[in-house]
Amino acid sequence: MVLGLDIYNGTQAQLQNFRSVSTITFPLLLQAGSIRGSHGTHTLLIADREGIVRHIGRGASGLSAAAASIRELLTAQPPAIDVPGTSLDFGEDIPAGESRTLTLVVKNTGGEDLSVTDMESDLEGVTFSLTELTVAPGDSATVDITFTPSEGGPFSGTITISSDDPENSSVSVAISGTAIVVPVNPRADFDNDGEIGFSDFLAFAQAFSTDNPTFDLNGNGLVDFPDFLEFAKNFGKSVP
Ligand SMILES: [Ca+2]
Ligand SMILES: [Ca+2]
Repeated sequence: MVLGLDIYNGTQAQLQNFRSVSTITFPLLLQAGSIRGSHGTHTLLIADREGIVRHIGRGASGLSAAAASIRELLTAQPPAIDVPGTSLDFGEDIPAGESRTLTLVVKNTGGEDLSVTDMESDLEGVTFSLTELTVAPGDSATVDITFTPSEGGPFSGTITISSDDPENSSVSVAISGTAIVVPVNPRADFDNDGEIGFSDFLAFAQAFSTDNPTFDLNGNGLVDFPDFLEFAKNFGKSVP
C-alpha cells in the first residue's frame, strides 16, 4: 500500500525514530530530498493502492498521524457481500413449463475482491446465469435467475449464495411465486390422437385460408392467422 517514504533531508536518527514509531521497516529513503531540492519542507505523502493520497503531513510532528494512516491502510478490509432485497417474487402467473427470469444484484461493500464461489437453490427448475463471480470493492454484479415450473401451483424455495465474505459466507434469498396451467384447447387436436402436434399442424396448413369450420378456432368464418396463434399456444400439449 505504500511504495516508499521520503523523509526529506532527515537524519539517520530521525529515520530510526520514524521506524520505531510507525513500526514500518520497508524502504525508507534517507536524504531522498536531495534528489529534488525544490520540494521545500518535510512532506509525507501516503497513497493507497489506487494512488489516492490518504495523508499529507508536514514536519516531524506529522509522523504519528502518518503512521496511523499507514496502519489503517495496512489493515485489510475484508470483502463484504450485500444482496439488496432478501426475496425474489416470480409473480402469480408463470405458465407451467415456461421460464421466467429475474435479476439478482450482488454488491461488495468491503475492501477486497469478493469471490462468489457458488449459487444454488433447493427448488427444482431454478437455474443461474453464473454460479461463480468476482466483485471488486464498491462494485456490484448481476446474476440472472431463471425459474421454470414443471406444474401449476404456488412454489417457494431458497437461493443460497456462498462467498469468501468472512462474516456472511452464506447468504440466503427467498424465492416464491405461483405457476398456472394454461388450459388446453382440445379443438386444436384436429386429428383427435390426444396430442396437439405436427400432424395437426400439417392439417391446419392445408386448411389455411379456407372456411373449414374445424380449423376456424375463433369462429370468424375463415381459417386465418388468429387461428394459427391459438393453435401455436396449444402446440406440444396433450389433450386430457
Ligand atoms: Ca393431434
Ligand atoms: Ca378464424
